[in-house]
Amino acid sequence: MRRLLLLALALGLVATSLQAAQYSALPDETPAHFVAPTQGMDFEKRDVMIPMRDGAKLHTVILVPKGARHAAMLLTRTPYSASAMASRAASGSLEMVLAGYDNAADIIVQDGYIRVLQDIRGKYASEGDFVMNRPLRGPQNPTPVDESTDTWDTIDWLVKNVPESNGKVGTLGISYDGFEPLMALVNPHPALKVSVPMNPMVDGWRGDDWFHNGAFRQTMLAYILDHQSVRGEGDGWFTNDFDDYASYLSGGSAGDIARAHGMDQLGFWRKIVAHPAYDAFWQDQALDKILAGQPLKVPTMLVHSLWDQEDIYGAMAVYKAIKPKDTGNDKVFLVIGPWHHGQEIGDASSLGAIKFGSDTGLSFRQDVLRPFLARYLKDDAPKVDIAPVTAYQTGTNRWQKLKSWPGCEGACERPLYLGAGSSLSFVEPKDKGSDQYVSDPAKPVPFVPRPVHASGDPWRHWLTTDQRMFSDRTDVLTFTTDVLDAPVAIAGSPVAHLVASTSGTDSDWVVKLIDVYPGQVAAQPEMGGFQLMVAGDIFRGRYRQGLDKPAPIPANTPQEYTFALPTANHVFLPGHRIMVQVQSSWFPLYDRNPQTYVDNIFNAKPADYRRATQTVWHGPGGESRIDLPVVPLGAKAKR
Ligand code: PG9
Repeated sequence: MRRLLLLALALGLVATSLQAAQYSALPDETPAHFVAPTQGMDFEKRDVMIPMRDGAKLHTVILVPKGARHAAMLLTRTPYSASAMASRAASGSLEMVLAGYDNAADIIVQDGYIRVLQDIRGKYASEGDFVMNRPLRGPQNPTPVDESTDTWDTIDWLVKNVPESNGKVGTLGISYDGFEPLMALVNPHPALKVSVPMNPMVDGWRGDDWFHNGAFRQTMLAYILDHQSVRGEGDGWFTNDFDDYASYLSGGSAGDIARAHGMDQLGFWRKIVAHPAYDAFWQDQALDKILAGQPLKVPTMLVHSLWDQEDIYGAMAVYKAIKPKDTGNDKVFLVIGPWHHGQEIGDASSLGAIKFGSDTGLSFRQDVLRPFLARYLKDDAPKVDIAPVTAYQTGTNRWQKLKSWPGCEGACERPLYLGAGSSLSFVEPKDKGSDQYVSDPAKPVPFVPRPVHASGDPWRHWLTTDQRMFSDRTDVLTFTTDVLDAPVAIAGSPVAHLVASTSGTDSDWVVKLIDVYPGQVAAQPEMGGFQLMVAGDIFRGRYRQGLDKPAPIPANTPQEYTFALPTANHVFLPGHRIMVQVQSSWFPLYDRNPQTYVDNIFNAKPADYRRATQTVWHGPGGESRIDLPVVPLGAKAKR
């Protein structure tokens, strides 16, 4: 019996190896290395793995224009797939291949740069571990590598291995890809000649992607899930509601919503839950603070969007931090445009309902970015003058070339006082008074009209949403000036000083500065009565004594809340009115404050969410106001 079994086994093995021999005789039809012909193409594409100092290799796509010699290289490092960025269209034209998705592809290609796109460590085809906004080597990063060393190693490899290059490298990118050029400024490689961080993520707690002044931007949950659940881009987020307002409301706290999506498995989410306040975790990563301590070596052009729905804080914060060191006024440049996040690389003739009369994105790329890149990257570029600040003034709709920002250097604040009868005035009110509303976490104020879609086009334009429908709500206070008979120009960051009390023990305060258009606008009839937010932000009340010192709010006791609103460069024209709206939720973009003090709002329980009566004070002894950075208008503004 045993012999028979052995025989059967042996026969089986022979049959299997015969089969194997048969299959191995049928050759694989895919060559080990396919050599793509480049006939009919105006560029050559090289896919390489560049070794870093710790041995990890980063996937890099190098796009070399045909016939390139002594060309500079423009590098973008991304968590969003270098391959996808390099294959926008199945075309032999590099501009087509990059268009729409890449940063200023038109200028990059027309000016003959070698384009380099790289997957950052741990994303897509790159090796290594992914850490969200990987901190610099140090207390939060015990490894020998960070985004700055990875950029250094990449540049070092590029200048030695791309024979068509002139040895000069520039780095540019938007948002996460804009955080990377800032990281590259820490111990920069000598071949790095220029950096263009556009709408960069700089401080995730103060006012960029994750929090604004302590209020959590819970619609970023989907982003975190999609970027950390897999190496590429996941699709783990789901909703059972057409209206994001409904799904977030039924989900409970941001912590509950995240748990329901399995997010407690994600390292970065666990860090967010562990650090709701502005503690050392956030402060030590804030790139403006880091760069303030770095020598200024590389000419840098910071690009800021006035209606940036994602990173409205970063570029201006970095500018403030590093400009004082630019004593020669020739290393730090600033561009302020009338754009949503990243709109500067596309058509920017309008934003939502606002029209600018010309493509402001194109003029930025052609008239500012192009000469700036050429000046530092081309071997024999003429030395053109680029204004230290190029700013678009909205309202008058014109570009300004300025020596510095803001023009009045912080000495131009004019208080605009909230007053009785919903009034708003540059004249201080004589009488003390107050206004009240009830803030109900069961019916939070939406940030855009319902149904809410916190993605795609509505998301891109939301900061320019007509605020009219909110001024009618009983849980929103509205204060308005008389009709202006002279223009009021502001340039800088308005500062909200709110004196307010709550019947609860914690509260959010949202302040919106709004331009109210006249009842009729001949040039654009649909803008009649439009309420355009020119600056607005949220502040989580528990942080009023210090951003790292959360403390309960004593019930029914007036407290002072002071916080800066995002930068504006706007003229309120004659015939318009200025409005301020105050409310206590902005949902579902920001998680709801339960209005009962709990240690960590991510863990708030349904019973913690309670209605509160909010009182906003005005007049002597309780002066709520907005300090406006008022500047001279310069040229005459027309209605
Ligand atoms: N605003 C996006 C982001 C940057 C950094 C971290 C997380 C998100 C982005 O557009 O890249």
